[in-house]
Amino acid sequence: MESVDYIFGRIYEALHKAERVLLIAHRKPDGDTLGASSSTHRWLKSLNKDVTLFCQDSPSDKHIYLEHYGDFTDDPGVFDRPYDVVVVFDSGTLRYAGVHEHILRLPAGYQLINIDHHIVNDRYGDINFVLPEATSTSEIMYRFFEANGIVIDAAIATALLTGIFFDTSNLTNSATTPKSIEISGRLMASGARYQEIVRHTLHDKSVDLLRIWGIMLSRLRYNTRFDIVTTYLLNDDFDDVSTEAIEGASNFLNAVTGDGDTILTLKETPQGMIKGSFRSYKRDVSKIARLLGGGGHKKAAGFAIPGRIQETIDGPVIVK
Ligand SMILES: [Mn+2]
Repeated sequence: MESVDYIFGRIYEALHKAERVLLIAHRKPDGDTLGASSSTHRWLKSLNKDVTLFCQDSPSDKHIYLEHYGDFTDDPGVFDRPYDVVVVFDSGTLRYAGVHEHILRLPAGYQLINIDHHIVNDRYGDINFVLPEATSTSEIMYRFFEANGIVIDAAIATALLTGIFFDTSNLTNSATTPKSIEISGRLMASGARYQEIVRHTLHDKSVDLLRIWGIMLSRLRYNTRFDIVTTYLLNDDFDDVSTEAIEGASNFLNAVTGDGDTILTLKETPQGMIKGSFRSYKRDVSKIARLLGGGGHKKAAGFAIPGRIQETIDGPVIVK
């Protein structure tokens, strides 16, 4: 395999020579794909390149503090224009990025660069830089900027730190490495607006959402036999809460609960389904989720089954 420095050199050369560049963040964008793509956007803009920043879905407004938040476009028409280089960030496949169909329309003659940290990656690029040892694609971009002597200003530092924090759950999850903590420190020293990241991505829960979390907290049960903590939400508990918000509750419970290896959150849907979300420290919950027709990662997985939740004196039970 080619060395990191060699591939970094090839990417640097391709981007430096390019006049028109298309940068792609994956659909349903998270902090990492946004941080990696918007920092690259800022660097290329400083070189007076013609840069387009595309994402199939508009970034959520919690990322409004990112310097280039307003530069993202979801207009598929940008794929009808010619580019010298196209870069896809944080995506194992073009389908995951949400551009597998758009990309077929691109006028020929571009070089496709794939920058990612997921172990499973299709290597769909002309240049592939896949580094699973990195916590995040933003960490890879930090290493890239550093290796090429690119100045990391406060805006770039803020974007990259956003990505590292997102993928490591603020340097707390099991993916966190000494290197990611070291890089985070350097990004703060480069002027990353740490408090703004915390304010917008961590201290950002509305009172309405926290009330729902309150309901979930009041229903927590610890089953010592299976070493699992459970809670649930009924349709009647809320009017309009996004699944994303409930996922956030699972992550929150996982981050603060000291009892139990595994946390299971159940939520009724208006369509008569029950959505389950597992988080664990050690147990491989993807196996359990798969038994229930779902899937996911070892430590974060989910499923959906038909039914509803009935409250009984002995606790909640699932009925058809
Ligand atoms: Mn990532």
